[in-house]
Amino acid sequence: MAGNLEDRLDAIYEAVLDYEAERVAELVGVEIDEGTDIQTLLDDTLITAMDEVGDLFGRGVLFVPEMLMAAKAMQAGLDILRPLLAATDVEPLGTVVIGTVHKDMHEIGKNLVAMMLEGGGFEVIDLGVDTPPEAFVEAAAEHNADIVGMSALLTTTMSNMRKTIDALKEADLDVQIMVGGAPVTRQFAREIGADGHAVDAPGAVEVARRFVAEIV
Ligand code: B1M
Repeated sequence: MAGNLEDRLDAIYEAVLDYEAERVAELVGVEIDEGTDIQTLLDDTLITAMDEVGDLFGRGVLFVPEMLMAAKAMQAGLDILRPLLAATDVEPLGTVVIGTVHKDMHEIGKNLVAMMLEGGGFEVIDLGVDTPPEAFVEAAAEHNADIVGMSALLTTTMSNMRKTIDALKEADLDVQIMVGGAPVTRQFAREIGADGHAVDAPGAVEVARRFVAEIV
């Protein structure tokens, strides 16, 4: 085995930042064979790399395509870790049920938010696109979600966020609600009774982390 653990973990971190999905998967696989602690692998490589990506995006150094490539590289590592995580007592920061609202088929931004949340340490239940209010309610109850996240890209489907929030409140579920998507403003989020709003995927991770910090 070449190099000490710190150097090897650095190599995984760098591979995410270089968008090298196959290399991330290969290096994570090697660490699993070596018996490296799963939590260390997650915290010191994939999560920190995605935090760095979020920071670079926020500073205008990276843009959406690069963020997507990094998220895919991170996912390649996470896909290998996920079954092992499930078999250990590593607790996610919280559970997020996420989807694009009813009658809206736009999924790229929602997928990015879902991937960043997963990379940020959350368990993510992705309901896909065109998600009716009752599907959000059912999934939030079934998975005992801490957070429900909704995405909308059309001005015509933003009203379905309000309907979903009404349905979640009607069901009396103890969840924090986050909304986002290009046409969604902070003011609209407030008007419809959402607990939080983010303009981009790194912002969504920040809001989600704030939510769970408040819950604890
Ligand atoms: Co559509 N589309 N589209 N489209 N489309 C837009 C949104 C539009 C602005 C284009 C335009 O006219 N200039 C326009 C909406 C106008 C409006 O309502 N004001 C539009 C329209 C009109 C339509 C159709 C009605 C077109 C038609 O058929 N006549 C139709 C509707 C279909 C439907 O949904 N029912 C339609 C269809 C489609 C495609 C299927 C072809 C395709 C989607 C493919 C797919 O997702 N698989 C598509 C696309 C690709 C776009 C554009 C070009 C790109 C959207 C995108 O993926 N952006 C878009 C124009 C544009 O934005 N330039 C457009 C990249 C993505 C990373 O950004 O989704 O904003 P975004 O996500 C960001 C943030 O918003 C935020 O974080 C993400 C990452 O930083 N965010 C969240 C998103 N969700 C969040 C949730 C959060 C927090 C943050 O918390 C939970």
